[in-house]
Amino acid sequence: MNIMNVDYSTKIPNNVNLSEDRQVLKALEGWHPGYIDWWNDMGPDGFQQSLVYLRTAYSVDPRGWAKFDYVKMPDYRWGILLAPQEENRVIPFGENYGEPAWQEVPGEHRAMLRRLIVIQGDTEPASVEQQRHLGKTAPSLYDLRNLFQVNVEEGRHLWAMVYLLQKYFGRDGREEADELLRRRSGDADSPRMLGAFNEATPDWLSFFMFTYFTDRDGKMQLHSLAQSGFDPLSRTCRFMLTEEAHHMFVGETGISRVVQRTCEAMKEAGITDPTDIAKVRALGVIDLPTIQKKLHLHYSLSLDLFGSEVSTNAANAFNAGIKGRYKETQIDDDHQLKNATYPVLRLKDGAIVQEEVPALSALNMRLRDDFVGDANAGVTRWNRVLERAGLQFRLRLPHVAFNRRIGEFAAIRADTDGRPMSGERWQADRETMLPSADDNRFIQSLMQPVHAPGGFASWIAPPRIGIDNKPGDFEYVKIEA
Ligand code: BYC
Repeated sequence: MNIMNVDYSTKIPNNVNLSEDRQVLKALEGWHPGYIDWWNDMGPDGFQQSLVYLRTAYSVDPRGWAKFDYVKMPDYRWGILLAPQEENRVIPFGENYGEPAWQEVPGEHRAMLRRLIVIQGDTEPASVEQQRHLGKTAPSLYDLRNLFQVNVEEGRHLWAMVYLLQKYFGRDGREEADELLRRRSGDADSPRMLGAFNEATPDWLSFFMFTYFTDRDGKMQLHSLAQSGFDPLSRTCRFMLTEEAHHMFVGETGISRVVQRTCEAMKEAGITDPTDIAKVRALGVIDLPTIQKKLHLHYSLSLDLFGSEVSTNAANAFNAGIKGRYKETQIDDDHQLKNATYPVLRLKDGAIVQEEVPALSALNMRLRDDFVGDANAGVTRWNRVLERAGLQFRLRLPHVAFNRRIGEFAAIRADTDGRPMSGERWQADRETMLPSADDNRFIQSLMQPVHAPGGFASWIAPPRIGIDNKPGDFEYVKIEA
C-alpha cells in the first residue's frame, strides 16, 4: 500500500496497513461502537441527519490531501493517518540526541509517553462536547459547516491518539482508550483532564476565541510532540497539524468578521465612541470592549494549558526525547540544554520579576512564549480592521499574570497590565476585565440561527471567500436532508 493514500476498504480508513495488523484492527473495531455512541450522545446536538459539505482526508500528501463532499456526520470516515515515515530519522533532542528514532515504545519512558498521549487525546473529545450546542445558534450555513468540520476533525484526532494507545500500550492502552470516552467536559465526578476543557463555550464569540487561542495551544503542543523521538507519535502529530490550521483560521477570521461588522454598523450609525456600549448594542452588533473582555477570558484560560513555568515534568520529557521544543530541529544549539538558561517571569515577595533559570526546567515557559508571539500576529490583523475603519480602539493581549489558575500567578490577582491587586479590588473590577452576566446575556440575545443560504446574522460580516471556493450563497449544510 502507498503510505500517501488511505485504505478505505477496512471499516477504519487508514494508511498504517491495518488490514495486516489484525490485532489492532480488532481492538479498534471493538472501540468503534463506543465512539459512535459517544458521538451520538455528546457530539453536535441536532443536524446528525443533515448533509454537511465536509472535507475528508484521503491522502497525507501535502500537495492534495482532502476532498470535499456532502456527508452526514455519523457517516464521516474517521480514519487513522500518519505522515510518511522519514528515512533514518534520529531523535532530535535530549539525552539520546542523534540516536535512531524509536519505532516501538522505549520501556523506560512508557508511563510518561502514555500520560502525554492520554492528555492530548482527552482534549479532542472535550472540545466537541464543549461545542455541542452551538449548531442551534449558527450565524450562517457557512459557519455551521465550519463548526462541524472542526468537530469531526477533533473526533479524528481522538482516533489518532487511540490508535497509538491500542497499538503500542497493550491492555492499559485499551483501558485508557475507554476512559477517553467516559470522561465528560464539565462533569463534576469525571471531568476532562485540563482546566480549559471543562469551561463552557456558550456562544459563537467564545467559539471563535476558543478556536483562535485554545486550538493554538493545540498547535504548539502538537508541534512539540511532532518532534518526539517516538516516531509513531511524531508522524501522527505532523498530520494532525495539517488539519489544525483550518481550526485556527476559523477562529481568526471569525473574530475578524465580528470586529468588521461592529465597525461597519458604528460607521453607518455615526457612532465614533466604542465605549458607548448601549448605543452600539442597539445596532445588533457586539461592542468592542465586550470583544476585548472575551479575549481576556479565553487567552488566560489557554495560557493555563502550558502548565507551570518551571516544571520538572517538562524537563524529564525533554531529556527523555519524548517532547521537544517548538521547531526544535530549526533551533541552533546543542538540543540538550546542558548549560543554557532561560528568562522566566516569577512571583517574588508579591512582585512579578524576571529570573534566569536552567532552560531545561523552563520548557513550558518557552513554549508559552512561542504561543504568545504566535497569538499576537492575529491580534495585529484584527487591529488593521479597526484601523481601516478609522477607530482608535485597539485589541490587545492581557498580561500573562492576568486571571491565572495554573503556575506562578495562580497565587495572586493581577489586572490586565500585570499589576498585582487585592482580592477586594479584583472583585470590584472584575466585570471591567472579564465578561459579566449582563455581557453574556446580551451576546446570547444575538445568538439567533440564520439558515438561509448566503444569509448572515446581524453581528458578523460574511467571509471574503467561501470554503473550497464556493460562492456566497452556497448551501454548505442541507439541514432537511
Ligand atoms: N489543568 O509540571 P506541570 C489541543 C498538572 S490542546 C490541570 O506544571 P506539565 C486542542 C500536570 O498534569 C493541547 N492540570 O506541567 C485544542 C501535573 O500533574 P501530575 C493538548 C494541569 O506536567 C483545542 C501537574 O499539574 N495537548 O490539542 O509539564 C481543541 C504539574 O504539572 C494543568 C497537551 O497538553 C492544567 N492546565 O504539564 C482540541 C500536550 N497543567 O503529573 C484540542 C500533552 C498542568 O503532577 N500535555 N497540570 O499529576 C503536556 O505536554 C503536559 O501535560 C502539559 C503541562 C502541557 C499539560
